[in-house]
Amino acid sequence: MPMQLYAHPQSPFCRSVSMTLSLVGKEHEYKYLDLFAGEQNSPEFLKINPQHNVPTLVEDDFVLTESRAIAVYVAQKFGTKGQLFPEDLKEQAAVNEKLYFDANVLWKAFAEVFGPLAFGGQKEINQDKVKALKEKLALFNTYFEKTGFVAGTKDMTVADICCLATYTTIQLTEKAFVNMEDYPQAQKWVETCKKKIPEYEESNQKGLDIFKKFFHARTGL
Ligand SMILES: N[C@@H](CCC(=O)N[C@@H](CS)C(=O)NCC(=O)O)C(=O)O
Repeated sequence: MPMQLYAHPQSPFCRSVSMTLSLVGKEHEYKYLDLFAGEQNSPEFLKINPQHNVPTLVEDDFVLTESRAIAVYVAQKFGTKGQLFPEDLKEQAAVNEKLYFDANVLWKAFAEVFGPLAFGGQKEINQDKVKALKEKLALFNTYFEKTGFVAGTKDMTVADICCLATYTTIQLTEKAFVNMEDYPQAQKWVETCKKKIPEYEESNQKGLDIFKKFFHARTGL
């Protein structure tokens, strides 16, 4: 049976896994879960993932959740030597560092601005949270000084891919909260990564377009 990825394209976490799978060329079955219809809470899916979230990767009897863990697993298992996840221990640590940064700092800062508006009924933009997001983005912008890739590696890694899914999601809210032109190194890095991901349109852009409509519908911004 082919590997299965339970996912929804709007989710940045699913998009990063899709980009990783496409880059290593791993065939898989994309199992679309309509999160807005609550399909993640069906008894069948809860048996697979009681945490009812996506992405969820199923490979025979092995089930893996958490997008960044999935991306690392996919790169290590199916990538060519060192592709997307370096072999050197210190480089691996640097990649892991930026994966944690993506989850715990960058995405978190964005979610604190966007989440209450989209899901919590909040009407006003919280400017303190916007300030915090701008600080994180300014820090992020410095990460490309060494090599042009987020973890200072010679080539693109899963840290770039996961951060790319987050950053391009922030980009689509442009002008509502932040001005992306304030982060020129990051903007340049996005274009570099896009060129390196042959299936970028299908694996990231398509979901971003859905997210954009959702964002406008929910926030009016
Ligand atoms: N930290 C997780 C976050 C996963 C997550 O929050 N997924 C959302 C979609 S963006 C989800 O499945 N929500 C449905 C639910 O929790 O019921 C990851 O990186 O995979």
